[in-house]
Amino acid sequence: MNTILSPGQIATYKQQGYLLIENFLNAEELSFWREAVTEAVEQRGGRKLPNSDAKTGEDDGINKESDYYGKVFDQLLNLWQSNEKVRKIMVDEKLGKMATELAGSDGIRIWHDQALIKRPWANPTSWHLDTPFWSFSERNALSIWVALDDATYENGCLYFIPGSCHKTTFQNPGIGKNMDAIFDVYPQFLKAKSVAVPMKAGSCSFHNGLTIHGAGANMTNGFRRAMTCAYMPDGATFNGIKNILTDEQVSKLKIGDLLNDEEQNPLIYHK
Ligand SMILES: O=C(O)CCC(=O)C(=O)O
Repeated sequence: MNTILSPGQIATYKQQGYLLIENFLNAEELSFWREAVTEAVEQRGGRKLPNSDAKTGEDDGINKESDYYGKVFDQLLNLWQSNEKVRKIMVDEKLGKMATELAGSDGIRIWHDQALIKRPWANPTSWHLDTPFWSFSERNALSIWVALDDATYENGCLYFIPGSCHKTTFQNPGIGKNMDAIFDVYPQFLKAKSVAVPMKAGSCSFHNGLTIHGAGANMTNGFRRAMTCAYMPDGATFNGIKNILTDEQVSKLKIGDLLNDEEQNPLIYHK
């Protein structure tokens, strides 16, 4: 893995709120990631999470409009908890070091991983923010998005609004059917220029969870598979949002409690 970040890359990320890293995985690593994710997804039998029966494509109480959202992508979370190969990939401290450096934090925990699989003819991913969905409110939380297939203009590559992370808040317009719903909340970006980030399989991008981003429709008869991981800076505390936590986990948490359960949110790197 091409995991060494230059000061220039870190500076670009901090300014733009996203960073493309080409040729992140070599051919052998890409083949292992694909094998791991394929196996993990098959083992799930359509269940979104290891600890719930909610199926991908069904209403999960987090993303509404399941009729539409179910055809944006198949979304399978926390595969690291149910598959040993994905676990090996996700707990790699080299990934943690990259995320820590980009976040500018002392350490980083996994919030959740997710496979995002756009099937042939899938709907676009509407412009949205990530962090307002999560159970902590940290402006430097971020995600890695690794292309397992070439991500192209035709099959649903990512798009970002550069620098938007400096002005957005934790107000959440969600990810609905309307591509432009985010601009009702953030009208200052209505005229902003977006940037498409097509990438070859094995390349990756990082983005701040408060950077406005989305993805195109899949206008092809092939799959656009991505493996992603959302990272929580070490020291983050519970904000009262359930997100992917179970009812039992939430019942044990008070607002302000440290999110430091190693079983749920392992610390994968600390300075
Ligand atoms: O893969 C997609 O279509 C969207 C990805 C995304 O929004 C994310 O990784 O935060």
